[in-house]
Amino acid sequence: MTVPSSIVVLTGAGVSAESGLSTFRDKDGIWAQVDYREVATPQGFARNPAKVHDFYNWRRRNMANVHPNAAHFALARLEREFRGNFLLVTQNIDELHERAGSQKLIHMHGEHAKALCASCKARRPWREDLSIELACPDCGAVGSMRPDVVWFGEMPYRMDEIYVALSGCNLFVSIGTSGTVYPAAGFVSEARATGAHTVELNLEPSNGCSLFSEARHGPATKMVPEFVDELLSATF
Ligand code: BV8
Repeated sequence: MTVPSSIVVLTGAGVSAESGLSTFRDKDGIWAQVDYREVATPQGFARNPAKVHDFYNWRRRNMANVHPNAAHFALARLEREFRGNFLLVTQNIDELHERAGSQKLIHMHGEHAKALCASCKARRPWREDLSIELACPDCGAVGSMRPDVVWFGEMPYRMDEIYVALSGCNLFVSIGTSGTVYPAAGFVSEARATGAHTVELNLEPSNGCSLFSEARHGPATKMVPEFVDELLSATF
């Protein structure tokens, strides 16, 4: 691998698995317990908002019991010590990357720690439960507060910035994602198109594994620190 000058990293639920957060599509994952159409689509929210609030309130409360792991800390170190351009794009709505020290970070699928008013579109930090009884602090509408997350069929956040970063990177690293959900699952192809070296670090081969120049399989808390050590020693 040549010494990179610009790195884009994409993470998914697998990077938080060893912190104790469930992934989505592993055998005991979230989508094995609840139908995504009922809790992760605008139609599901319109049909039964209380069920969606219960789903996200349960996951948000669980954030109090989990902590960043060695993979999160290794990525924050890479951002600090790498002297080129760096961007971390996460599909995760947990805040473990921030708590490990990552700053150049985009939550393309939104965040647990924010709420959005479906009526006036105001968004704000939010750590308590959401409910249909709540009035929007900005416009006063009752029942329009929702988690500030991107559901299926909704446009992920800051896509322009992400595509600009992908078009300029010469190293793309995908960590802990099954490569199932688009447009994130298409980022490797965007990076390849600009000639970037592409690496998958995942517990097992993802759906898009064959698209990567290089794939290393194992737990993120082992693979990511090792990869970051290698990268930083090669770039000095
Ligand atoms: C959109 C909400 C229009 C937040 C989620 C083509 C182009 C564009 C869109 C589509 C397309 N084809 C289909 C679509 C529609 C759809 C889609 O992709 N459907 C799929 C199912 C086919 N996409 C959308 O609707 C998206 N919006 O398209 O807008 C548009 C069009 C073009 C360009 C821009 C916009 C919106 C998608 C967002 C949906 N929101 N959740 C929340 O509740 O958290 S989805 C959910 O999946 C989460 O966000 C999650 O982050 C995401 C991806 O899942 P993963 O993170 O990969 O998790 P998963 O469990 O699948 O895999 C975990 C991996 O980790 C596994 O591989 C496992 O082996 C590994 N692992 C486990 N343990 C470890 C580990 N690895 C390392 N170490 C370990 N210890």
